[in-house]
Parts: sequence; structure tokens; C-alpha cells
Amino acid sequence: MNTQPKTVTTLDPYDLYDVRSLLSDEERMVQDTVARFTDERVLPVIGECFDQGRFPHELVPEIANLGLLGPTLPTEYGGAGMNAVSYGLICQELERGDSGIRSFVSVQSSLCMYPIYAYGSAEQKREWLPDMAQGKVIGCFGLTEPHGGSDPANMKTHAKKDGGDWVINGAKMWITNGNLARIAIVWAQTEDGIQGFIVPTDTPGFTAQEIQRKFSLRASVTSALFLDNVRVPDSARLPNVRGLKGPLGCLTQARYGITWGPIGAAIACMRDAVEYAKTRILFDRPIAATQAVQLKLADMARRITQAQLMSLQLGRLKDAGRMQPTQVSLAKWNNVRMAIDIAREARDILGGAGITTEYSPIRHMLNLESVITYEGTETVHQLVVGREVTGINAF
Ligand code: TGC
Ligand code: FAD
Repeated sequence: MNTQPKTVTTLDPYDLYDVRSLLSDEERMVQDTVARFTDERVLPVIGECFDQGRFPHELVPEIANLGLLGPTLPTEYGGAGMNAVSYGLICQELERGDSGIRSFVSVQSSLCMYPIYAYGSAEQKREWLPDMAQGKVIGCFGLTEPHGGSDPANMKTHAKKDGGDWVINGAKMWITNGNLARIAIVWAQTEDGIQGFIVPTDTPGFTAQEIQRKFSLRASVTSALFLDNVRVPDSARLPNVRGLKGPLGCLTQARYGITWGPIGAAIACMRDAVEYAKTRILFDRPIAATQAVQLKLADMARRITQAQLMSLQLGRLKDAGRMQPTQVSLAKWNNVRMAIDIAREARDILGGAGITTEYSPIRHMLNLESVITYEGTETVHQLVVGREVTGINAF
């Protein structure tokens, strides 16, 4: 048997269909810039951050300087006017580092800046967006409640009009960036349906409590929020949306980015597995020379390729203004499932070495347990696709 590695290859094992050639020069430049940031600034620290349960807050100014906060928003609000594919590539390269870093950017960009941009007043946009793009104001997004996140229509948090103010009471659970945030986008029931409020986190009655003992997304801050007679003026209400479609519209933006992110996590895991398998000699040959391991690695390449093509087409649809939420659900389901399976297989190929954070797979594997749950669980997305296919709502 020839166990010599093939020396000449024209294909990139992590992009077997040369999906990169389908990108514009500008999109490739965005990808390369964020890839460099991940290689130079995230990867050297992230294992330790995960071990210590610490979000690398010191990277926020650099993330902001690179234009990664609200990158698709117009420049007049501090955005970079990028297209959706570029935003996807940002998510992919950041999540190649860690899902926690991508989460930070998703929440700030898609869940906090987007609703202010899409549903806010001119004053709200001017007041918050430029500072958020610079990372001076960090936001969090409070939709999920302790009694069940999959069914946000059953919202208990409520806001009552009191003169010119609103008084908000309730609790939110599992909120990314909760303890870092200066503002919270809080969704609450009102007499006129669900509405969104920009709540400064130093408002009396607002508290955030960091959730400890997580085994997943350890390099990200996750919090419970409590609102006890929190009083805000009417000018804090997002005036241009009412009903569940408000928060769900934000989720569509974030979920789109999340279809790309896990591709990065999967590539990181596969790369670790390939490199390890080529040098781990067992039974007188590298394990990469065994059919069992090659089958696993080939399957990783197959699934990564499918996910790359899916997200790119989704991005092209989004840029053309034709993306539908069901298409996002299909890709979120497919791509997160792809990445979680690859992370687990990669961990297995590493044997005992795979159980420490010296290598990336176990960290990605644990992180992806959150990614498969948040922004709609796998089951929720399956049911969205099922509803489209059958015309029957099975929720
Ligand atoms: P349904 O009756 O289907 O819809 C109500 C209204 O909303 C519209 N709509 C959407 N709009 C935009 N995007 C979407 N994806 C939309 N889905 C529905 C819909 O057209 C309708 O509008 P209108 O004008 O007719 O009123 O709503 P439903 O109650 O049957 O719920 C459907 C379901 C289960 C899919 C929905 O509730 C759901 O998606 N549940 C999952 C909740 C979820 O994903 N929560 C995520 C919280 S945030 C988070 O996890 C952040 S993690 C961040 C990180 O760290 O990266
Ligand atoms: P539940 O809704 O209670 O679901 C429990 C189980 O029931 C799941 O397996 C689910 O798939 C299943 N299920 C639900 N409905 C059905 C059905 N009809 N048929 C069959 N099975 C069903 N939320 C925010 O608002 N903002 C954030 O920033 C945020 N960040 C998060 C960060 C992390 C690390 C995590 C873990 C979560 C975050 N979330 C956030 C919350 C997240 O969106 C919810 O965890 C998610 O929507 C699921 O809600 P739940 O945890 O209450 O589970």
C-alpha cells in the first residue's frame, strides 16, 4: 500500500468545489481580512478564554475597527455598506475561531443594530447606531423567556402605558451579551401586540445576572434579564413594527449569518483532524492511510461543500431581495447539523488528545450544542420546512 502523501494537489480540501472563485474581489478581501484577524488575534487566545469562561472583551475595538459591527448597514450610520455574502463570510471566518466571537457579532449586528435600523425612528438611529458600530455601545436582544423560547408568541413580559412612559415587567433568559450590554432590545406584550423597546441597562429596575456553569459558549457572556417596573419614555419604543414579525424579522437576519458560521467551525475541526490523522502512526501507518478514517474525512469534505454552496446561494438570494425565511431555516438546520456531526467525528479521530482544548474540535462541538438550540432549535427549523412542504402547521 502506498502511504506517501500525494504531493501535487490542485484542490483546496476545505473548498473542494472552489466556491471561493464564485466570490467577487471585494468579498474575497473581506474574507481574507477576517481570516487574518481570526488567525492572529482569536486563535492564540481562544482555548484559554474557553477554559476560563471569559469573553475576550479586549478584541471588541479591533472587531469594530475592521467594520464587523453592523457591516451591512449604510455608512451614514457607521456601517460598512457590505452585501449579505460578505456578512456571511465574516460570520464564517469568526466562527472558525469560536462560535462565541461570531455570536457577539451576530447579536450586535443582526439582533440589535438591525431592529434599530429597520424599525427605529430617525432619532433612535442617530443616537445609537454609530456608537454601536464603533463598539462603544454593546447591545443584547431579549426575546426568550424562562418558560420556553421556542414559542415566543406566548410572551409574559409586558409593557403598560403610563402617561408618556412605558412600564415594563418580566424576565428574559439565555441572553447573549446580557452583562456586557449598555442597551437591551426588549420585546414585550402590549395592548397593541408585541412591541420592542430600547432599554438602557442602567435604568432602575433592570438587572442582568450572568449564567454560570455553562459547558458551551464559554467564551461568550450569557445572562438572565429581570425587569421590575422598568420605566422608559415612549421615545424608547421602536415605532415602526408591531407583532411577532418584529423579533422574527431580526431572527431571520441573524439566522442567515448563522448558516455561514458553522461552516467555519467545521473547517477548523476538519483541518485539525486531517493534520492529526496524517501524523498519527498506528499499526505502522498514519491513520489517514486507513479506509475508515478517509471515509470520515471525505464525508466531512462532502458535507462542508454542500453547506458552502447552500449558504452562498442563500446569500445571493438575500442580496437580490428574494430570500425567504423557510430557506434560512433549511440552511440553519443543515449547516449546524453538518458542523456538529463533523466536530464530533473530528474529536473521535484525535482520540484522547481530542478531549482537551489544545485542539479545537471539543470546543467547537460543545459550542455547537448552543448554536443548534439558539435562533430556533433544530426541531423548530425542521417544522418550518415541514410546514412549507405540506402547507400544514405542526407547531
Ligand atoms: P407565525 O404565525 O408563523 O408568524 C407570526 C408573524 O411573523 C412572521 N414571521 C416571520 N417574519 C420574519 N422572519 C421569520 N422567520 C418569520 N416567521 C414568521 C409571519 O409572517 C407572521 O407575520 P404576520 O404579519 O402574519 O403577523 O408565528 P408562530 O407563533 O407560529 O411561530 C412560528 C415559529 C415557531 C417558527 C417561531 O415562533 C420561531 O421561530 N420560534 C423560535 C424562536 C427563536 O428562534 N428564538 C430565538 C431567540 S434569539 C436567540 O436565540 C439569539 S442567539 C444569538 C447568538 O448568540 O448568536
Ligand atoms: P424550549 O423552547 O423549551 O424547547 C425544549 C425542547 O422542545 C427543544 O428540544 C425543542 O426543539 C422542543 N420543541 C419545541 N417545540 C416543539 C414542537 N412543536 N414539537 C416538538 N418539539 C418541540 N435568546 C434570546 O432571546 N436572546 C439571546 O441573545 C439568546 N442567546 C442565547 C445564547 C445561548 C448560549 C443559548 C443556549 C440560548 C440563547 N437564547 C437567546 C435562547 C434560545 O433562543 C432558546 O434557548 C431557544 O429558542 C430554545 O428555547 P428553550 O431553551 O426555552 O427551549
